[in-house]
Amino acid sequence: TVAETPVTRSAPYTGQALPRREDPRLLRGEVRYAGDIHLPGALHLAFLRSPYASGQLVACDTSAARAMPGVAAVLGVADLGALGGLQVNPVLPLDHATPYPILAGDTVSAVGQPIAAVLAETPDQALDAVEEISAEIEETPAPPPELLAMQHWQSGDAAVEFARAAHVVAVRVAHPRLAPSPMEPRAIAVLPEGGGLTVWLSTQTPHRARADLARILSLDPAQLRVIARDVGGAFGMKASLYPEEVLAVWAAHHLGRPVRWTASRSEEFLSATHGRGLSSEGQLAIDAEGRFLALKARVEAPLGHWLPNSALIPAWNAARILPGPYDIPATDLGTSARRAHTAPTGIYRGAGRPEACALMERLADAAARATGLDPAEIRRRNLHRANGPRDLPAGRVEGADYVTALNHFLTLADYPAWRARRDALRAGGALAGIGLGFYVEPSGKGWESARVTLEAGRATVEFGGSSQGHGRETALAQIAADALDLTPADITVQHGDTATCPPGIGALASRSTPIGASAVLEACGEITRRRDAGETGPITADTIYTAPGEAWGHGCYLAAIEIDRDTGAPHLTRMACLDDAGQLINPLLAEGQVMGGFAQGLGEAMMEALHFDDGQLLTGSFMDYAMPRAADLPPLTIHKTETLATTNALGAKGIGEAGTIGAPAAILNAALDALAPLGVSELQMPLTSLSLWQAITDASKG
Ligand code: SMO
Repeated sequence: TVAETPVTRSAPYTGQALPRREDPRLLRGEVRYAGDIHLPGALHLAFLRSPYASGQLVACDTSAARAMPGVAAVLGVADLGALGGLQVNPVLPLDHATPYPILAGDTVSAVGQPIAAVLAETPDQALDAVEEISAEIEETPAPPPELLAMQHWQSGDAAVEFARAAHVVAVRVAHPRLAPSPMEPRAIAVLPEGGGLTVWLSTQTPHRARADLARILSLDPAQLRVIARDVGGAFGMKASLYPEEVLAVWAAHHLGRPVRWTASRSEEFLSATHGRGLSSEGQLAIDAEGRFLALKARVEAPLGHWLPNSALIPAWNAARILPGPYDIPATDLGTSARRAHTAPTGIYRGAGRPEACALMERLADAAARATGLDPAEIRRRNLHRANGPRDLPAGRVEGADYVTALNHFLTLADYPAWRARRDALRAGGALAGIGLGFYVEPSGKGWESARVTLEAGRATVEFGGSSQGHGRETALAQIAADALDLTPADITVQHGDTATCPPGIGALASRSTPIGASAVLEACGEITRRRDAGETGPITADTIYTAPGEAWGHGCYLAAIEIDRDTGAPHLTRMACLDDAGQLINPLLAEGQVMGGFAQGLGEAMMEALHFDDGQLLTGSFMDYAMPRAADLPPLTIHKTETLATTNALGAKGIGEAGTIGAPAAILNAALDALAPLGVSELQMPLTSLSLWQAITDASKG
């Protein structure tokens, strides 16, 4: 059973595990996703997509499609006129601008790229008409990937440190390319009205979507209203505007009729942004006492045929977060990103943080092996050990006492018992291993906004960000209730509508609680000051909150694995974690974030992978792409600590990506620990039975 209204407890509400106020509406099916918006007279959109990664579009005959029943329009790029492009977040210097094709012109540049669009009275009529378009494409060999962005950071003198090191270890980590796969695919419904357009869009950045649509379509932003009230998961995949969505808005505007599109799962595999796919190489110089002297790392990130706003974030994060939680005097870090003829790549829960963590934690374990120290002990000798700011090669960041956190976690989890159990299993002939993954999680820069109105003992919070199932309404009501001396039941929370909510960057990078909720807190503070000064009647406060710095969460994951010697089948038997997200608003929501992130981290570590052959996607459905299911998840013991962030008003840090960051590193290290007695020193994700069996077989031959 689910409580209909939040249980009434006493203040402070912040920090209490109040049940999610969103759940009754979700469970009763009362939410309205973009695909549920029924607009009378709407046209349905379907796309002809490129079957080739590279080719010349020689001819495209749409006459038969136009004559099909129910067809209102068939559009090619020539029908669209001049359109604007999409801005790429310039976290790395971009060598040159890249095209943002809404529909293919003379060339096609990826399998799945939209070539032509059909608008028809029903979805089936639109799909039938797509079948009647005859496009003549001359396939051409895809050119090699093109270097678009690179950056380099240095500190100390790495060459000198490597020369005097007692040990040098080197590792290579390849991350599988992943399909983010939110339960709700991309969806859009557009209503043209009075010269303007209302756009229901499944997005995590409604205000950015409005600004981008206005720029691309040469409209005044005031003509556009973007609504993203209910969104069924996003994970970074819905952070940027897609060509299909631009086309839906263009068509509604120019045909003067409502337009709807909901992507099929196949279209998501083919043309939504993919995540990860990065590879990295690192070398670590270590002295005779196990102290890290120098780190050299190179990260390579894949880009697709067009660049979403967040295209460069993974390449940037993966390198700029290094050396993660460790103090290493000399570093030589580089990252590069190359554009290829595939579906676009973008951020995916963690977005470069898992890559930084996997490389550093693989190196830490390799260093432990080289020096004969326990993996926990070598981390203890090198983790940063003081609160306050610390200097990484890419800039000054918030630090925390990571040594104390590790010691606390190993005590809570009873690390010696994990080791003893592994040793007992090994003594019995099993391939058993345990692994650690210590992570840091930077939670976004900049600003978010909130508008709070107090009237007759009730308050409304209008939030600039959005929610994709996070439980944002529950958490913000807790914060506002405490700040205004009300109860959560007195607070109404609104978000995800550009017409009624103040601007915001969006639900990205674990920024919504540290920065967004700080905006709510500041607005509430202004209201209480004005109320206490005697102001009466409704009081409204509009706040744009700019965080003085990024909040850095941290934590550690511990995994235990057994691997079947004959089949390679991995059995993840147990996991534990400690996460520090600073000020906790609602432990229930925090645990939900940890579990969800953990499941996605496990997916990357053990089963998920997209494969291409000559530009063709070989894993285009859930028949070929394995997602973790409930039965794949081991028992996970979650510990939490609260070291307040110094970089926002609330003291909060992000936790939404924690599990995707720490879990893969811990699982990878556990598998390597299990196979180390056989002499295996390299494994790559996903750790499938086949890959583990291959490693065992190769080791026994060697
Ligand atoms: S990968 Mo997140 O939506 O910043």
